[in-house]
Parts: sequence; C-alpha cells; structure tokens
Amino acid sequence: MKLYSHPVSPFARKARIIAHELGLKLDVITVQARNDESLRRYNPLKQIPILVLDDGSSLFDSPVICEYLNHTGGGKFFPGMNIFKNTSGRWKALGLQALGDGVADAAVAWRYELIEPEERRNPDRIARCLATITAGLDALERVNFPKDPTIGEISVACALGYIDFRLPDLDWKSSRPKLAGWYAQFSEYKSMKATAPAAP
Ligand SMILES: N[C@@H](CCC(=O)N[C@@H](CS)C(=O)NCC(=O)O)C(=O)O
Repeated sequence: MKLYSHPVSPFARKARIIAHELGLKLDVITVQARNDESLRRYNPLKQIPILVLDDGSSLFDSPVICEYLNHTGGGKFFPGMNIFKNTSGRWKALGLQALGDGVADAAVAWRYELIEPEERRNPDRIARCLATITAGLDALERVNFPKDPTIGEISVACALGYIDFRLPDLDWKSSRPKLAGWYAQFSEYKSMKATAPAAP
C-alpha cells in the first residue's frame, strides 16, 4: 500500500499513526499536494492523504483511509455500534474526528494564507480561521477523553500537533489546561513520536 503524504500534514499523520499502531507496512511517498496536479489521477480533489492499494485503486480522504487501515489491521480505533445505548462510543469517536479535522482544516487554510505574498493575503479569511480554531479548541477543552484512544483522539492530537508546528505563536495551552494536559500525555505514544511533524 502506498500513502501519498507529507511529513507535516495532520490528515496524513492520522493514517500514519494507525498504520504504526497496527503494524501495517505503508510505502510513504512525500508530495507537495498544493503544486502537484498529477495527484488528480488518484484523487480528483488533489488532496493528501491518498492511499493507493496494491490493485491500483485509491482511497481518500483521511476518515476513509483510517477506517480502511483500522479494518485491515483489525484495530479498535473505530468503535462499533451498541444496540443498547444510542450514545455508543462510535458516535463520540466520529464526532471528535469531525471536530479535530475541522480545526485542522482551519489551521491549514490559515497557513496557506500566511505563505501567500503579503498583498494577496485575505485578513477576513484569516480572522474566520482563527474564530473556528478558537471555538473548536474551547469545545475540546470541555471534552472528557476516553482512556482507550479512538480515531477521535488521534484526529484531535494531529490537529494540535499541526498548530504547534505551523502556528507556534498561537498560545492555545495557557487558557485550556485540561486539553493541554491531555495532549502532553497523548504525545507520549510511540506512534505520535514517530510521526511528529518535521520539515521534509
Ligand atoms: N478532508 C481531507 C483534507 C485533506 C487536506 O486538506 N490535505 C491538504 C494537506 S494537509 C492538501 O492536500 N492540500 C492541497 C490542496 O488542497 O490542494 C482529509 O481529511 O483527508
């Protein structure tokens, strides 16, 4: 299996963490998705991560790839349904994944603005990204994270790791001590250390 990826992408990191945790071998190919039109042959949206299977078929986006890897490796990162409780772990995990990915989307969009020449930057767009990140992190501060990690916690941790790497001036920790404490502990997993963002 080939994973089109980038060492800083929070979305590709989710897939790399699951593969690491489940001992799945991925052939990781580093690409600059913003400038690589050729990726459209695998993903018309031209976004990474993309997982190309041995039969040549491709999977995207990160929630789909992560669920596929979890299924292939017999993982427990996507909890099952519970017929006795409609608030089963599955909906919490998927909801947290949506929130973590949404924060990462806003952080990536902000970063894309920052690397534009100054005269082309859109201050309104940056303000909207900041508002989304702030509200998302405030909501995460109120979450009680389960002990066994799911795709939800992995997504949140990847979003936070991206913010620390790309937007280091955003001091999110001092006003959110519970989230910061949880993240510090989560960052101790070997798979988190092995996939930490790094300049390619
Ligand atoms: N919803 C997608 C988001 C993926 C995404 O935004 N990837 C960025 C890199 S971090 C990308 O490929 N950007 C290039 C582009 O949008 O052209 C997922 O979860 O996989």
